[in-house]
Amino acid sequence: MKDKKVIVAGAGKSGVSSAGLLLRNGADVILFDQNESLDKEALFRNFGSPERVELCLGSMPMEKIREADLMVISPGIALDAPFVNRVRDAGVPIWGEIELAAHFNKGRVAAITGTNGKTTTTTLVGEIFKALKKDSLVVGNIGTPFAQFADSTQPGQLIAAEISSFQLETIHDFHPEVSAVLNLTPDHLNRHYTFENYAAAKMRITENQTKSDFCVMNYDDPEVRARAEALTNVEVVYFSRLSELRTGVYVRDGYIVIRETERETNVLPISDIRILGDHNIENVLAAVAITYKMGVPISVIRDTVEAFRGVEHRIEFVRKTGGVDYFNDSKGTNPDAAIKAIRAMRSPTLLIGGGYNKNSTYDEWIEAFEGKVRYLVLLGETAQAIADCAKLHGFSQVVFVDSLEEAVKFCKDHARPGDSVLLSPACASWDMFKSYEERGDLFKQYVMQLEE
Ligand code: UMA
Repeated sequence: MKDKKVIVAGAGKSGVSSAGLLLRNGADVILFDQNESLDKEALFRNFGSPERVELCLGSMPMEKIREADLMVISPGIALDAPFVNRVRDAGVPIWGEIELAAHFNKGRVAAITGTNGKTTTTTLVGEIFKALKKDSLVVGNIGTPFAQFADSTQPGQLIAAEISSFQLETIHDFHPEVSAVLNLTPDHLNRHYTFENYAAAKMRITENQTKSDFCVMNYDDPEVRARAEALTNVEVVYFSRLSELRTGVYVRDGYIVIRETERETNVLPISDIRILGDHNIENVLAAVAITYKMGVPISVIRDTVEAFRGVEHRIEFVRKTGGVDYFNDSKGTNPDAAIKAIRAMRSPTLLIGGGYNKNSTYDEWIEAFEGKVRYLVLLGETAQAIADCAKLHGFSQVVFVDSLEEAVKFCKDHARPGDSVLLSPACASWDMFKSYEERGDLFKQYVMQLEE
């Protein structure tokens, strides 16, 4: 990149990290963002050599495009945006941040994509890697740009990368050693227009892999399986929660099993997994397959899976006290997410819900209670609307509280040994809290203060 002139489009996390990497490696950067009101001084403070950065906000003059050797584009920018078309028409190559990072990376990458479960699976893969090698990294769509670290990686360093469809649209040579597609359901159609385009972008994760690489694919997902069957360039490793496989990673008699042509290994019983729900069993199966194929010993995989409590604020196990399990699902900020959480509960549940009003409908959430909810403890702006909806569905065990602390206290006083208490509001937090993180942290604090 020495002495190249590179446009970096988008001055968010991805763009700032890309610009930093380019500067460290001798390029001159034109950092472009369509938002004219960004704070220029704050942006400059990100860079050690600001004299090599030119900030361009609002629109991109044609003479800048003609000067450029390359444009590195942030994932949030659509590839058919008018300025992107002008750059392409001028013959300037366009790379995504992941492609830029891959160009500098020396480590061993396991790259994970899919519609749901990416963050949990990538986090677990990262934990397993870290249990083996402390210098392992977790990067990508999860929130830490790969470009931030790519040029300081070392041969053999293990990297778990969460990769979105947006990021995959702009790869050229990006080549993970192990890739994974967890599932495919329609998402981001405003950007990709059709499911076919979206799925094709996701499948590009395998594009540069070879026969000595692996791609881990969900056998139970018909959209993934159909596309996996068509792959000829790379070795497919299936995982399945529902079927016994000839080879792959699957569940048999309550055990996660790895079966290869010549041998079969029991990894651990499903009952030892502490993250709840069928969707999380699939995430664990994928993580087992990915890390096994990256060469991690089974004992390390087993110990880490057993200890893994999930991603913070997502059906996160907090504590058992008085025979009652407490779970924090503060990230259940919409009914869909909250449905997953209540479905994941294995025992009678005292459910804390309600919050900021996004005009959601709660019918499907209430229907998903399926006789499991003993009390619905409501707080926040939406409490009454949820209670009304519950009544329509014949559910009347509703309690109103004024604070989260009061909700936790009610649950402690009314839960029986063997019950679960779940904070899964089905609403955003902004009526009473700064963020879902603050709400979840407070919940955990109140739960930890409960006396046995
Ligand atoms: N911008 C433009 N023109 C546009 C669109 C955006 O100039 O047409 C500018 C905005 O003014 C803003 C900047 O681009 O200043 C934002 O860039 P960005 O949207 O790419 O966001 P980043 O902050 O760089 O974060 C990106 C990912 N964002 C998206 O893909 C939308 C983050 O994923 C990712 O964590 C981060 O890089 C680090 O890799 C977030 C996300 O929502 C979590 N991802 C989607 C998802 O998970 O569903 C795909």
